[in-house]
Amino acid sequence: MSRPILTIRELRTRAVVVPMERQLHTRIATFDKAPFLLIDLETEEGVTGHAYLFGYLNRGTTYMAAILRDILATTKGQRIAPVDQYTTIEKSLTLAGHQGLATMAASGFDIACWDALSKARGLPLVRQLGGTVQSIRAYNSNGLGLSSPETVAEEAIELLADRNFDAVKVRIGRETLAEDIQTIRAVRKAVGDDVILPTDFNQGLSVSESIHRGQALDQEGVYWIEEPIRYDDLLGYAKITREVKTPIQLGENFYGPKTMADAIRANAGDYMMPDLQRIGGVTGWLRAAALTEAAGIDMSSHLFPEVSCHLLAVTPTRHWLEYVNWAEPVLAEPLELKNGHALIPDRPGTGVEWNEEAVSRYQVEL
Ligand code: SMN
Ligand code: MG
Repeated sequence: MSRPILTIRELRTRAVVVPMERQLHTRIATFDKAPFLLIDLETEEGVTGHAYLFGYLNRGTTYMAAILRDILATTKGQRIAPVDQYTTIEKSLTLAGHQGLATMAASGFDIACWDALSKARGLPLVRQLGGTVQSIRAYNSNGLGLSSPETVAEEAIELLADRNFDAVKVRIGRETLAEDIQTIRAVRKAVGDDVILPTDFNQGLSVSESIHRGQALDQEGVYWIEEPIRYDDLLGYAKITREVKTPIQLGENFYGPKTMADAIRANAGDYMMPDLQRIGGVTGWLRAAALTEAAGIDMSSHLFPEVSCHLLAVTPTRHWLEYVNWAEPVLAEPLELKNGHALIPDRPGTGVEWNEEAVSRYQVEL
Protein backbone atom coordinates (compact mmCIF):
# COMPACT_ATOMS: atom_id res chain seq x y z
CA MET A 1 0.00 0.00 0.00
CA SER A 2 1.17 3.47 -0.78
CA ARG A 3 -0.01 5.47 2.25
CA PRO A 4 2.29 4.54 5.10
CA ILE A 5 2.21 8.01 6.69
CA LEU A 6 -0.83 9.03 8.71
CA THR A 7 -1.11 12.41 10.39
CA ILE A 8 -3.38 12.90 13.39
CA ARG A 9 -6.05 15.50 12.60
CA GLU A 10 -8.94 15.06 15.01
CA LEU A 11 -10.19 12.74 17.71
CA ARG A 12 -13.95 12.52 18.20
CA THR A 13 -15.63 10.79 21.09
CA ARG A 14 -19.26 9.80 21.53
CA ALA A 15 -20.87 8.05 24.48
CA VAL A 16 -23.53 5.35 24.13
CA VAL A 17 -25.37 3.31 26.74
CA VAL A 18 -26.39 -0.01 25.26
CA PRO A 19 -28.90 -2.42 26.84
CA MET A 20 -27.40 -5.84 27.60
CA GLU A 21 -29.19 -8.95 26.38
CA ARG A 22 -28.73 -10.60 29.79
CA GLN A 23 -28.32 -8.85 33.09
CA LEU A 24 -25.04 -9.67 34.83
CA HIS A 25 -25.18 -9.85 38.63
CA THR A 26 -21.65 -10.19 40.05
CA ARG A 27 -20.36 -10.09 43.61
CA ILE A 28 -19.48 -6.39 43.37
CA ALA A 29 -21.91 -4.89 40.86
CA THR A 30 -24.92 -5.62 38.68
CA PHE A 31 -24.89 -4.57 35.03
CA ASP A 32 -27.90 -4.39 32.72
CA LYS A 33 -26.59 -1.64 30.43
CA ALA A 34 -23.13 -1.15 29.02
CA PRO A 35 -21.71 2.40 28.78
CA PHE A 36 -19.21 2.73 25.95
CA LEU A 37 -17.07 5.56 24.67
CA LEU A 38 -16.66 5.39 20.88
CA ILE A 39 -13.45 6.86 19.49
CA ASP A 40 -12.88 8.08 15.93
CA LEU A 41 -9.28 9.08 15.27
CA GLU A 42 -9.23 11.04 12.03
CA THR A 43 -6.12 11.56 9.92
CA GLU A 44 -5.19 14.16 7.29
CA GLU A 45 -4.89 11.29 4.80
CA GLY A 46 -8.57 10.32 5.21
CA VAL A 47 -8.14 7.05 7.15
CA THR A 48 -10.09 6.90 10.44
CA GLY A 49 -9.13 4.59 13.30
CA HIS A 50 -11.85 3.30 15.65
CA ALA A 51 -11.84 1.98 19.19
CA TYR A 52 -14.33 1.63 22.00
CA LEU A 53 -13.80 1.81 25.74
CA PHE A 54 -16.01 0.39 28.49
CA GLY A 55 -16.98 3.01 31.08
CA TYR A 56 -18.07 0.62 33.87
CA LEU A 57 -20.01 3.57 35.36
CA ASN A 58 -21.96 5.90 33.06
CA ARG A 59 -19.73 8.77 34.21
CA GLY A 60 -16.64 6.75 33.25
CA THR A 61 -17.05 7.69 29.59
CA THR A 62 -17.19 11.42 30.44
CA TYR A 63 -13.91 11.27 32.35
CA MET A 64 -12.14 9.27 29.64
CA ALA A 65 -13.35 11.70 26.95
CA ALA A 66 -11.79 14.61 28.86
CA ILE A 67 -8.42 12.82 29.02
CA LEU A 68 -8.64 11.98 25.31
CA ARG A 69 -9.10 15.70 24.53
CA ASP A 70 -5.82 16.26 26.29
CA ILE A 71 -4.14 13.41 24.39
CA LEU A 72 -5.33 14.97 21.12
CA ALA A 73 -3.94 18.35 22.12
CA THR A 74 -0.48 16.84 22.58
CA THR A 75 -0.51 14.59 19.49
CA LYS A 76 -2.38 16.64 16.86
CA GLY A 77 -0.28 17.02 13.71
CA GLN A 78 1.99 14.10 14.66
CA ARG A 79 2.55 11.11 12.48
CA ILE A 80 0.79 8.04 13.93
CA ALA A 81 3.43 5.93 15.68
CA PRO A 82 1.65 4.17 18.55
CA VAL A 83 4.76 2.75 20.22
CA ASP A 84 6.37 6.21 20.38
CA GLN A 85 3.14 7.87 21.45
CA TYR A 86 2.54 5.23 24.14
CA THR A 87 5.93 6.08 25.65
CA THR A 88 5.25 9.83 25.59
CA ILE A 89 1.74 9.52 27.02
CA GLU A 90 2.96 7.12 29.72
CA LYS A 91 5.65 9.56 30.75
CA SER A 92 3.15 12.42 30.79
CA LEU A 93 1.07 10.41 33.31
CA THR A 94 3.91 9.94 35.75
CA LEU A 95 2.84 12.75 38.07
CA ALA A 96 -0.90 12.03 37.87
CA GLY A 97 -0.33 8.28 38.25
CA HIS A 98 -0.47 5.26 35.97
CA GLN A 99 -3.63 3.66 37.31
CA GLY A 100 -7.23 4.21 36.39
CA LEU A 101 -9.07 6.20 33.76
CA ALA A 102 -6.01 7.96 32.32
CA THR A 103 -4.50 4.62 31.32
CA MET A 104 -7.84 3.52 29.87
CA ALA A 105 -8.01 6.67 27.71
CA ALA A 106 -4.41 6.16 26.57
CA SER A 107 -5.27 2.57 25.64
CA GLY A 108 -8.26 3.74 23.57
CA PHE A 109 -6.01 6.16 21.69
CA ASP A 110 -3.47 3.38 21.08
CA ILE A 111 -6.10 0.94 19.74
CA ALA A 112 -7.47 3.60 17.36
CA CYS A 113 -3.89 4.33 16.15
CA TRP A 114 -3.23 0.64 15.39
CA ASP A 115 -6.61 0.34 13.66
CA ALA A 116 -5.75 3.31 11.41
CA LEU A 117 -2.27 1.94 10.63
CA SER A 118 -3.65 -1.48 9.69
CA LYS A 119 -6.36 0.09 7.55
CA ALA A 120 -3.83 2.25 5.71
CA ARG A 121 -1.90 -0.89 4.83
CA GLY A 122 -5.08 -2.76 3.91
CA LEU A 123 -4.37 -5.48 6.48
CA PRO A 124 -6.34 -6.99 9.35
CA LEU A 125 -4.65 -5.98 12.63
CA VAL A 126 -3.43 -9.54 13.20
CA ARG A 127 -1.52 -9.43 9.91
CA GLN A 128 -0.16 -5.94 10.59
CA LEU A 129 1.29 -7.54 13.75
CA GLY A 130 2.87 -10.39 11.80
CA GLY A 131 0.26 -13.05 12.56
CA THR A 132 -2.33 -15.01 10.62
CA VAL A 133 -6.10 -14.69 10.31
CA GLN A 134 -7.49 -17.69 12.18
CA SER A 135 -10.13 -18.81 14.66
CA ILE A 136 -9.57 -18.40 18.40
CA ARG A 137 -11.26 -20.56 21.03
CA ALA A 138 -13.62 -18.67 23.25
CA TYR A 139 -15.79 -19.12 26.31
CA ASN A 140 -19.19 -17.54 26.65
CA SER A 141 -19.21 -14.93 29.42
CA ASN A 142 -22.55 -13.27 28.69
CA GLY A 143 -24.37 -14.25 31.84
CA LEU A 144 -24.38 -16.77 34.68
CA GLY A 145 -24.56 -14.18 37.43
CA LEU A 146 -25.48 -14.77 41.05
CA SER A 147 -28.99 -16.17 40.50
CA SER A 148 -30.50 -19.39 41.87
CA PRO A 149 -28.79 -22.69 40.97
CA GLU A 150 -31.72 -23.70 38.71
CA THR A 151 -31.70 -20.39 36.82
CA VAL A 152 -27.91 -20.51 36.36
CA ALA A 153 -28.05 -24.14 35.15
CA GLU A 154 -30.75 -23.28 32.59
CA GLU A 155 -28.86 -20.23 31.41
CA ALA A 156 -25.65 -22.31 31.08
CA ILE A 157 -27.42 -24.66 28.66
CA GLU A 158 -28.63 -21.69 26.58
CA LEU A 159 -25.21 -20.05 26.51
CA LEU A 160 -23.50 -23.27 25.39
CA ALA A 161 -26.07 -23.99 22.69
CA ASP A 162 -25.57 -20.48 21.27
CA ARG A 163 -22.92 -21.15 18.60
CA ASN A 164 -21.72 -24.39 20.18
CA PHE A 165 -19.51 -23.16 22.98
CA ASP A 166 -17.84 -25.76 25.16
CA ALA A 167 -16.96 -23.34 27.96
CA VAL A 168 -18.98 -20.84 30.04
CA LYS A 169 -17.94 -18.64 32.96
CA VAL A 170 -19.87 -18.98 36.20
CA ARG A 171 -19.92 -16.04 38.64
CA ILE A 172 -19.65 -17.09 42.25
CA GLY A 173 -19.29 -15.45 45.67
CA ARG A 174 -22.74 -15.95 47.12
CA GLU A 175 -23.44 -15.41 50.80
CA THR A 176 -22.31 -18.95 51.67
CA LEU A 177 -19.91 -21.50 50.22
CA ALA A 178 -22.75 -24.04 50.24
CA GLU A 179 -24.74 -21.88 47.79
CA ASP A 180 -21.74 -21.59 45.44
CA ILE A 181 -21.17 -25.37 45.53
CA GLN A 182 -24.87 -26.03 44.93
CA THR A 183 -24.75 -23.76 41.88
CA ILE A 184 -21.62 -25.39 40.44
CA ARG A 185 -23.15 -28.85 40.94
CA ALA A 186 -26.44 -27.81 39.33
CA VAL A 187 -24.55 -26.42 36.31
CA ARG A 188 -22.31 -29.50 36.06
CA LYS A 189 -25.33 -31.80 36.18
CA ALA A 190 -27.09 -29.79 33.46
CA VAL A 191 -24.14 -29.44 31.05
CA GLY A 192 -22.24 -32.73 31.51
CA ASP A 193 -18.66 -33.58 32.41
CA ASP A 194 -16.90 -32.26 29.32
CA VAL A 195 -17.88 -28.61 29.56
CA ILE A 196 -15.17 -26.23 30.80
CA LEU A 197 -16.28 -24.04 33.70
CA PRO A 198 -14.09 -21.08 34.63
CA THR A 199 -15.42 -19.26 37.74
CA ASP A 200 -15.14 -15.63 38.88
CA PHE A 201 -15.41 -14.25 42.44
CA ASN A 202 -15.07 -10.63 41.24
CA GLN A 203 -12.76 -9.69 44.13
CA GLY A 204 -15.41 -10.50 46.70
CA LEU A 205 -13.56 -12.53 49.38
CA SER A 206 -10.84 -12.23 52.00
CA VAL A 207 -7.62 -14.25 51.69
CA SER A 208 -8.66 -16.83 54.30
CA GLU A 209 -12.18 -17.20 52.85
CA SER A 210 -10.64 -17.64 49.39
CA ILE A 211 -8.45 -20.48 50.60
CA HIS A 212 -11.40 -22.10 52.35
CA ARG A 213 -13.74 -21.80 49.34
CA GLY A 214 -10.93 -22.55 46.88
CA GLN A 215 -10.04 -25.83 48.55
CA ALA A 216 -13.72 -26.83 48.51
CA LEU A 217 -13.90 -25.93 44.80
CA ASP A 218 -10.84 -28.17 44.23
CA GLN A 219 -13.29 -31.07 44.56
CA GLU A 220 -15.75 -29.67 41.99
CA GLY A 221 -13.72 -29.71 38.77
CA VAL A 222 -13.90 -25.99 37.94
CA TYR A 223 -11.38 -24.80 35.36
CA TRP A 224 -10.06 -21.69 37.09
CA ILE A 225 -10.90 -19.42 40.01
CA GLU A 226 -10.78 -15.77 38.97
CA GLU A 227 -10.10 -12.74 41.18
CA PRO A 228 -11.03 -14.16 44.59
CA ILE A 229 -9.70 -11.02 46.38
CA ARG A 230 -9.02 -7.32 45.75
CA TYR A 231 -7.05 -6.99 42.56
CA ASP A 232 -4.01 -5.25 44.08
CA ASP A 233 -3.21 -7.63 46.95
CA LEU A 234 -0.53 -9.59 45.08
CA LEU A 235 0.87 -11.22 48.23
CA GLY A 236 -2.62 -12.40 49.13
CA TYR A 237 -2.97 -13.86 45.62
CA ALA A 238 0.36 -15.67 46.01
CA LYS A 239 -0.82 -17.25 49.26
CA ILE A 240 -4.10 -18.43 47.69
CA THR A 241 -2.24 -19.75 44.61
CA ARG A 242 -0.01 -21.83 46.90
CA GLU A 243 -2.88 -23.25 48.95
CA VAL A 244 -5.49 -23.95 46.25
CA LYS A 245 -4.99 -26.62 43.57
CA THR A 246 -7.40 -25.17 41.01
CA PRO A 247 -5.56 -22.57 38.87
CA ILE A 248 -5.97 -18.99 40.09
CA GLN A 249 -6.69 -16.45 37.34
CA LEU A 250 -6.17 -12.68 37.56
CA GLY A 251 -5.18 -9.72 35.44
CA GLU A 252 -8.27 -7.81 34.28
CA ASN A 253 -7.22 -5.03 36.66
CA PHE A 254 -3.54 -4.82 35.73
CA TYR A 255 -2.73 -1.26 34.67
CA GLY A 256 0.08 -1.53 32.13
CA PRO A 257 2.60 -4.37 31.66
CA LYS A 258 4.57 -3.24 34.73
CA THR A 259 1.74 -4.45 37.03
CA MET A 260 1.81 -7.77 35.24
CA ALA A 261 5.56 -8.01 35.82
CA ASP A 262 4.92 -7.35 39.54
CA ALA A 263 2.27 -10.09 39.62
CA ILE A 264 4.55 -12.59 37.88
CA ARG A 265 7.41 -11.78 40.28
CA ALA A 266 5.05 -12.29 43.22
CA ASN A 267 3.79 -15.65 41.85
CA ALA A 268 0.33 -14.12 42.20
CA GLY A 269 -1.51 -16.55 39.92
CA ASP A 270 -1.38 -19.55 37.61
CA TYR A 271 -3.11 -17.82 34.69
CA MET A 272 -3.29 -14.17 33.60
CA MET A 273 -5.91 -12.28 31.60
CA PRO A 274 -5.06 -8.67 30.82
CA ASP A 275 -7.80 -6.29 29.80
CA LEU A 276 -7.12 -4.40 26.57
CA GLN A 277 -8.16 -1.00 27.97
CA ARG A 278 -6.15 -1.35 31.17
CA ILE A 279 -3.00 -3.07 29.92
CA GLY A 280 -2.21 -0.24 27.49
CA GLY A 281 -4.08 -1.08 24.28
CA VAL A 282 -2.35 -3.04 21.53
CA THR A 283 1.10 -1.75 22.50
CA GLY A 284 0.67 -2.68 26.17
CA TRP A 285 -0.84 -6.06 25.27
CA LEU A 286 2.17 -7.07 23.13
CA ARG A 287 4.51 -6.28 26.02
CA ALA A 288 2.31 -8.23 28.44
CA ALA A 289 2.33 -11.19 26.02
CA ALA A 290 6.13 -11.17 26.04
CA LEU A 291 6.10 -11.27 29.85
CA THR A 292 3.74 -14.25 30.08
CA GLU A 293 5.70 -16.04 27.37
CA ALA A 294 8.94 -15.59 29.31
CA ALA A 295 7.25 -16.74 32.53
CA GLY A 296 5.42 -19.66 30.88
CA ILE A 297 1.99 -18.44 31.97
CA ASP A 298 -1.16 -19.00 29.90
CA MET A 299 -2.74 -15.69 28.88
CA SER A 300 -6.43 -15.06 28.19
CA SER A 301 -8.32 -11.88 27.35
CA HIS A 302 -10.87 -9.78 29.25
CA LEU A 303 -13.84 -8.20 27.40
CA PHE A 304 -13.22 -6.47 23.98
CA PRO A 305 -13.37 -9.74 22.02
CA GLU A 306 -13.34 -7.91 18.66
CA VAL A 307 -9.78 -6.64 19.15
CA SER A 308 -8.55 -9.27 21.63
CA CYS A 309 -9.00 -12.07 19.07
CA HIS A 310 -6.38 -10.41 16.81
CA LEU A 311 -4.03 -10.06 19.79
CA LEU A 312 -4.45 -13.59 21.14
CA ALA A 313 -3.43 -14.85 17.70
CA VAL A 314 0.02 -13.28 18.23
CA THR A 315 0.25 -14.21 21.94
CA PRO A 316 2.65 -17.16 22.32
CA THR A 317 0.92 -18.52 25.45
CA ARG A 318 -2.63 -17.76 24.25
CA HIS A 319 -5.32 -19.43 26.28
CA TRP A 320 -8.98 -18.34 26.08
CA LEU A 321 -10.88 -15.44 24.52
CA GLU A 322 -13.60 -14.06 26.80
CA TYR A 323 -16.66 -13.58 24.61
CA VAL A 324 -19.20 -10.93 25.54
CA ASN A 325 -21.66 -9.46 23.06
CA TRP A 326 -22.15 -6.15 24.85
CA ALA A 327 -20.88 -3.84 22.08
CA GLU A 328 -22.67 -5.70 19.30
CA PRO A 329 -25.71 -3.39 19.10
CA VAL A 330 -23.49 -0.49 17.92
CA LEU A 331 -21.20 -2.49 15.62
CA ALA A 332 -21.75 -2.60 11.86
CA GLU A 333 -20.34 -6.14 11.66
CA PRO A 334 -20.31 -7.96 14.99
CA LEU A 335 -17.63 -10.57 15.66
CA GLU A 336 -18.56 -13.92 14.14
CA LEU A 337 -18.28 -17.11 16.15
CA LYS A 338 -18.52 -20.69 15.02
CA ASN A 339 -18.22 -23.85 17.11
CA GLY A 340 -17.10 -21.88 20.14
CA HIS A 341 -14.36 -20.10 18.20
CA ALA A 342 -14.13 -16.42 17.26
CA LEU A 343 -13.34 -15.83 13.59
CA ILE A 344 -10.85 -13.00 13.24
CA PRO A 345 -12.38 -10.73 10.58
CA ASP A 346 -10.39 -10.79 7.34
CA ARG A 347 -10.79 -7.08 6.58
CA PRO A 348 -8.51 -4.09 7.16
CA GLY A 349 -8.05 -2.92 10.76
CA THR A 350 -9.64 -4.44 13.83
CA GLY A 351 -12.99 -4.86 12.06
CA VAL A 352 -14.69 -2.43 14.45
CA GLU A 353 -16.96 -0.05 12.50
CA TRP A 354 -20.07 1.68 13.83
CA ASN A 355 -23.68 1.03 12.99
CA GLU A 356 -24.44 4.76 12.82
CA GLU A 357 -28.18 4.34 13.06
CA ALA A 358 -27.79 2.34 16.31
CA VAL A 359 -25.19 4.79 17.63
CA SER A 360 -27.69 7.68 17.30
CA ARG A 361 -30.34 5.55 19.03
CA TYR A 362 -28.13 4.82 22.08
CA GLN A 363 -26.09 8.01 22.20
CA VAL A 364 -26.07 9.96 25.47
CA GLU A 365 -24.53 13.31 26.34
CA LEU A 366 -20.91 13.34 27.40
C1 SMN B 1 -16.62 -8.61 34.68
C2 SMN B 1 -15.94 -7.58 34.12
C3 SMN B 1 -16.58 -6.39 33.81
C4 SMN B 1 -17.90 -6.23 34.08
C5 SMN B 1 -18.57 -7.30 34.63
C6 SMN B 1 -17.93 -8.48 34.94
C7 SMN B 1 -15.92 -9.92 35.04
C8 SMN B 1 -15.34 -10.71 33.88
O1 SMN B 1 -14.94 -9.74 35.99
O2 SMN B 1 -14.24 -11.18 34.04
O3 SMN B 1 -16.03 -10.85 32.90
MG1 MG C 1 -13.44 -11.22 35.97
